[in-house]
Amino acid sequence: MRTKASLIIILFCFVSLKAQTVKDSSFVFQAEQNPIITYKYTADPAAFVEDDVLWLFTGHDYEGGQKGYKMKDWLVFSTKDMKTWKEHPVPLKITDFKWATSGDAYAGHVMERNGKYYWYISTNWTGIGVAVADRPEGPYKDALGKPLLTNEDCFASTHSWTCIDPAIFIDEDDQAWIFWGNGVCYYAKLKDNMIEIDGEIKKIDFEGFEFTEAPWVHKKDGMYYLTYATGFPEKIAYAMAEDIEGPYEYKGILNEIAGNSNTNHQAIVDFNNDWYFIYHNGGIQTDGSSYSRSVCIEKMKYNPDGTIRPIKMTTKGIYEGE
Ligand code: FUB
Repeated sequence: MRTKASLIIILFCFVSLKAQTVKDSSFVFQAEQNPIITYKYTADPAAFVEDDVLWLFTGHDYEGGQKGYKMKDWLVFSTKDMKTWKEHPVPLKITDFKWATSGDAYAGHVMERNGKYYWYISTNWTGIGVAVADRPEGPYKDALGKPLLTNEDCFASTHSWTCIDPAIFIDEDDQAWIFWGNGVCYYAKLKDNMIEIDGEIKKIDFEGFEFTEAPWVHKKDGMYYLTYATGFPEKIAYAMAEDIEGPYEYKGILNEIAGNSNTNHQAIVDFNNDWYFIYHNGGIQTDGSSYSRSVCIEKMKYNPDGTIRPIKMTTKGIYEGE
């Protein structure tokens, strides 16, 4: 009897210690200006809102002074007011995808469906994978043990880094779509299970479409918006359509070249009745660069006709007036 009681006490201590460790490895900070995170380098933002929480998922650049992308894991942050942020323990690493021999943790996108969270990631030249978790903060596990998409699916491309930058959109009819690509913007339907492509892979094309990478699809008042990186160094452009498959109409540049960074990679999200444009620049002084990037946030406003007003990148960002 005494042995059983001691065992229960030991077990209880072990569980509390574990909970404490998990709790302690979260980190709470206040954002006051752009970049919003200054204690590490963050890139390629993706975000969604669940209940009253905005979840921000990012890539993770190595420290300043790099000569190329060095990214080995992905990060997750949450906030209820855009001021106090919590960084959760590292939820996903490139080594969690055994098949990803490139070792590169490129841009990703997380989407909730039926109480599960799916993290679509790119790996530079070894394809796009998908990991699944029971909570937005993870931990995430490779859902397939192989890529969801590879260069072979990118039928109109020949370069090795074409199969990157997945972006997911679930429409009002519950159909999930995946957009991705570098140089060519591909798209396909996802099956309900979110881990299989459903049907044909197609590509987007329209007049004035110069697509570099980083597609992002959102919908407002019945219109589909496709934002994407154009040129190099990149600006973010956008196009609008009445149907998710187009035809899309080019609407112009939304964000100019982001300070000190060749890439700009946007996420767009509606939170507490405000639209936010989340992107990265190389703005951390003095070591920020194209390879040591930092996430920034600005408000995004629409014109009465549904077009979007160009983003103004500022140091104070959404913290103007505080
Ligand atoms: O972070 C690596 C790559 O740079 C991403 O996949 C692109 O979108 C660009 O931001």
